[in-house]
Amino acid sequence: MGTTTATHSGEINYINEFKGLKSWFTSLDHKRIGLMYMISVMFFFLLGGLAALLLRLELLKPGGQFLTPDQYNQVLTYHGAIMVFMVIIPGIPAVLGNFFLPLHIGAKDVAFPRLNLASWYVFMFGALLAASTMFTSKIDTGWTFYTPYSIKTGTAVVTMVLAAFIMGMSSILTGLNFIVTVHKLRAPGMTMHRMPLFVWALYSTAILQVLATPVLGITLLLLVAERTLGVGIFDPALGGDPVLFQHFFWFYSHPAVYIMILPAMGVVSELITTFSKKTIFGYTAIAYSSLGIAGVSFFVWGHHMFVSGQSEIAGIVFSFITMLVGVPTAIKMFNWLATLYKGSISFQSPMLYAMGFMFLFAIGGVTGIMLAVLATDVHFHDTYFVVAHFHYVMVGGTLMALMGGFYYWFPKMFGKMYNESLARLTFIFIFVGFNVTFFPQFILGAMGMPRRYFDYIPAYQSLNAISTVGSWLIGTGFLLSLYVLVQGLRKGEKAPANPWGSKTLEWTVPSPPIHTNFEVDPIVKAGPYEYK
Ligand code: HEM
Ligand SMILES: [Cu+2]
Repeated sequence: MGTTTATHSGEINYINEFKGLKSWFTSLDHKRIGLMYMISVMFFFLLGGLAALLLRLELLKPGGQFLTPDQYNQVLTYHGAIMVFMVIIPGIPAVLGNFFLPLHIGAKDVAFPRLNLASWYVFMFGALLAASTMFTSKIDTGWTFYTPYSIKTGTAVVTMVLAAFIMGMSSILTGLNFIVTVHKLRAPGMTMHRMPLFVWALYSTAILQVLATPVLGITLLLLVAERTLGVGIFDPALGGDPVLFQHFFWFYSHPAVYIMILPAMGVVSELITTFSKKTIFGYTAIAYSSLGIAGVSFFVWGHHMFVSGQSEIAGIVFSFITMLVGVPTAIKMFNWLATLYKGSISFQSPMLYAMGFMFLFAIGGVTGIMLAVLATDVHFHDTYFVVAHFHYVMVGGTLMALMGGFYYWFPKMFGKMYNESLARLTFIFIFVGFNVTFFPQFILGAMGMPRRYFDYIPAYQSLNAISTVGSWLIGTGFLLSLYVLVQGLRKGEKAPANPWGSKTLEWTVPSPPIHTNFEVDPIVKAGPYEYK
C-alpha cells in the first residue's frame, strides 16, 4: 500500500482545505461532520452536567435547599433525557465513529455523505426542540415518560417526545450509513475478519440503531395520540393499560443501553491492544461477542418490570436471559485481561481511561447481575442502587471510553499533541470523583433510599453529602479536560502521523488527514492489526 508520509500534514488537510463557516455547514466530509457532532455533544454534556450538579447540590442536605419538588423533577428529567439522547447515544458513534470508521476500513468517506450531513441537522433540530421546552412548560415525567402521569401532567410532553422521536430518526440514519459503509466501502483485502474491533462494535451498534429505534418512535407517537386524542391505549380511564407503555419503552430502551455501551467497548479494544503493544487476544471472539450482545439485548426488556405485576415465569425467563448477556460481556473482559497479560503496558492518558473503564464497568456489570436476580431486585427496584448501577455503566463505562478515545485520537483529528501530565490529572479527578459520587449510592439504595425524591430522611445525610462532594470532583475533572484540549489545540506540539505506534490505518496517513483520507487507495494484504 502506498502510504503518505507525515510531511504533507503541514500543508492541506480536511480542516484548512475549505474555508468559512458555510464550508462546514454544507460539508459532506465524514470527518467534519464528526467534529460538528463533537461540538454539539460537548455543549449538551455541559447542559446535562450542570443539571446533575444542581441535583446533587439540592441533595447535599435533607429539606429543600433551592429547588422546589416540581423543579427537582424537571431538572432530573432534563438531566436524564439530555445525557441519554444528546450525549451518550450520539457520543461515540456520531463523533468518533463518523471520523474513524471510513479511515479504519480504508474508505474515502461513508456510503451516504448527504444522509450523514442530514443526520446532524435532524439531530440538532430534535435537540433544540427538546431544549425549547425549557422556555415553555418544561417537562417533569422522568426520562422514561411513563404513563399514566405523562398523559396527565401539564408539562410539554408532546414536544419533548416528538423531539426524542426526531433524535431517534437521526440515530437510525447514522446506523444505516454505517451498515452500508461496512458492507460496501472496505478497501480491497480488508475482509470482515480484518476489520478493527472498533468497526465491529459500531457495526453491531448500527444494527441495534436501525432495528430498535423505530420501536421507540412508534411508542412515542402512540403517547402523543393518547395525550391529544385519548385513543385509550395507555390511559386506564379509557380502557388502556399504562404498563403496556413500559413494555414498548423498554423494548427499545434496553437495546438502547447497548447502543450506548457497545461503541465504548470497541474503543477500549483499540486502546488495550495499542498501549500493551500486543495483538489483541481472541480477536474473533471479541468481534462476535459484540453481535452476540446486540442479539440477546432484544430479549431482556422485562427486567425493568420485575415489580410491575408480570408473571413469575416471565420474571424467571427475563432474569435468566439477562444473566446470559454476562457471557459475551465477560468474553470481552477476559480477552482484554489476556491481552494485558505480559504486555508492555504504557499508562498514557488514553490507557488510564481504558483501565478506568474496565474497573468501573466491571462494577456496573456485576451490580447489573444483582438487579437481574428477582429476589434482590424486589428490594433494589427504583432505589439509588439502580441509579448507581446505570451511572457505573454510562459514566464509568461509556464516558470513560469516550474520554480515552478522545485523548487517543485527538492528535489524528487536530494534528496537535496535548499536555500529557495534565491529561492524566483529569483522569484522577474524574475516576476518584466518580467513585466518591456513585459508590455511596449503592449503600443508600441498599438502605432503601428511593430514586427521584427531592428530599430524604436524616439517616441518609452523610452518604449524600459525600456523593455531592464527589460530583464537584467530577465537574473539576471535565472542566480541566476542556482546558487541556483547548490548550492543546492552541499551543500543542505538532503531532506525528503515529504518536502511539498503533496498527490501524488512520495512523498511516498524516495528522490531520487530507479531505479524501488516503493519497493512494489502500490495498490490505494482512490483518487484523497487521496491515502491511
Ligand atoms: C457526570 C456526572 C453525573 C452526575 C453527578 C449525575 C447525577 C445524577 C443525579 C443526582 C440523578 C438523580 C437521581 C434521582 O433523583 O433519582 C441522576 C439521574 C440520572 N442520570 Fe445522571 N449524573 C451524571 C452523569 C450521567 C450520564 C453521563 C448519564 C448518561 C446516560 C446519566 C443519566 C442519568 C439518568 C438516565 C438518570 C435518571 C433520570 C430519571 O430518573 O428520569 N447521568 N444523575
Ligand atoms: Cu435493561
